[in-house]
Amino acid sequence: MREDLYLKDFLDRDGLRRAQLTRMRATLERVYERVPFYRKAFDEKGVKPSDLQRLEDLAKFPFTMKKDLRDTYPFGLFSSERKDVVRVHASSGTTGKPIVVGYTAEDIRTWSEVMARTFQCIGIGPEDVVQNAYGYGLFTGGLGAHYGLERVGCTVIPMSGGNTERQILVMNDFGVTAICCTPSYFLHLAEAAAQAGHPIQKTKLKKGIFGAEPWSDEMRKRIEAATGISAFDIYGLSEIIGPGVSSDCEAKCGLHVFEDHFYPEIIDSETGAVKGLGEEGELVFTTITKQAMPLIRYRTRDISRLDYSKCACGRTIVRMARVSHRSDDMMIVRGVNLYPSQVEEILLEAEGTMPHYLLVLTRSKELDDLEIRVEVSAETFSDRVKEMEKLQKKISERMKSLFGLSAKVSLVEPGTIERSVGKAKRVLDLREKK
Ligand code: DLL
Repeated sequence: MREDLYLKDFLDRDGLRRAQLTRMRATLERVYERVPFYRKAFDEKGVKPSDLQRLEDLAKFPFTMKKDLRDTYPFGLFSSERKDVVRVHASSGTTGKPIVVGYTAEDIRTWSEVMARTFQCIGIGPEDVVQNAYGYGLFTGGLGAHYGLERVGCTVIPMSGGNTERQILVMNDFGVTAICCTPSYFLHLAEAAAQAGHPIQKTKLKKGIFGAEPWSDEMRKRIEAATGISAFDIYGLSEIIGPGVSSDCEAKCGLHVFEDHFYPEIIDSETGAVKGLGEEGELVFTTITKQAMPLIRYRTRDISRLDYSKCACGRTIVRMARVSHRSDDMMIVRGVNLYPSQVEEILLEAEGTMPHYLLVLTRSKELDDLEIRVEVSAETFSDRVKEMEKLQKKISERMKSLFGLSAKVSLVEPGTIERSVGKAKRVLDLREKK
């Protein structure tokens, strides 16, 4: 049973671009008329919605930043009357007030559509029993996935996050075939399940639908090898809709962006200029069908690339490279720019390590120190001191040769690094406190 919406991923690109232009123009008009923030921003830049003649003209319009959502907290960017807003979500944010986002009934339909297309990309259907372990509540993950799962007709178990023991029980007893959660939580769950005598391999679980945080290809390989499931990457952000902005398909060669709703651009983070085809840079999205809170050129801080070639699966919609890091996750250690994902790749390439790590930054005598704490398997963490030393040396040599950085590598016992229920915390920066 496939709804017509499935076909939306296979449109001819000329027709798609025409639809994008019409929708984009309507969105620019809508925000210019209804949202004082945008009227002011457009006026200051000297642009009018009618200046959009071609899709490329979008580059003339101003960006929207996370700060703009904070400054207009809570409902200042809404373009629908409050009575038409049927739901709000919020992202917690690390500092200060949350970002609040709103949806009309039509937006909720759009969201369930893009999530249904996500699950179709991954091959989830009525035969599946899906454990949805993304958090339900203000976080967009739980409810976002829930509506899409119902729409593709599978049996959905609305578990929400946490309560690992119960997750394991349900997974076994209900014959779960697919799970939605963060990759880091799945690692925790798999470990706990094995300890409880129910290794994932012995369950019916076939697919993991992972997102909400950066994870590397090495991490995917580790998860698949350790549990026998197929791991898919799904991407999204509250400001744009929640999950449902893009998704891996079964070819796993980039995430399909549902660009009939979200128009992507790649820009240079420093200059704001739009980058050339296929170049890496910051992802920027313009929502072109949202009603309650459309955003124009929203700067995600996520780093990616776009690929407009047709995918092996036949989909014609653009693919984005997996987001392995955010520009604001960048650590500057002794002047060297470094992302947690780059360290993750080095750690997981080495044999004997576990996918649980923490990067600790401190400062002594005006110099930064980086400590890499990584768990090693029980076999490695033995009294075979030589092997431990070899592994330590291998990791620190890779860090030195790739980044010119001397890092302290601490191999720690399995289970000693704090596990996350939602998004993992990979960096502990103790330098700011000085
Ligand atoms: O994390 C929405 C979501 C829920 C996506 C469930 C996928 C699955 P926020 O809490 O607003 O929304 O966080 C958005 O998380 O800008 C990225 O930095 C990061 N992120 C989300 N998905 C991925 C992914 C949800 N697949 C922020 N890979 C985004 C890397 C991701 N980073």
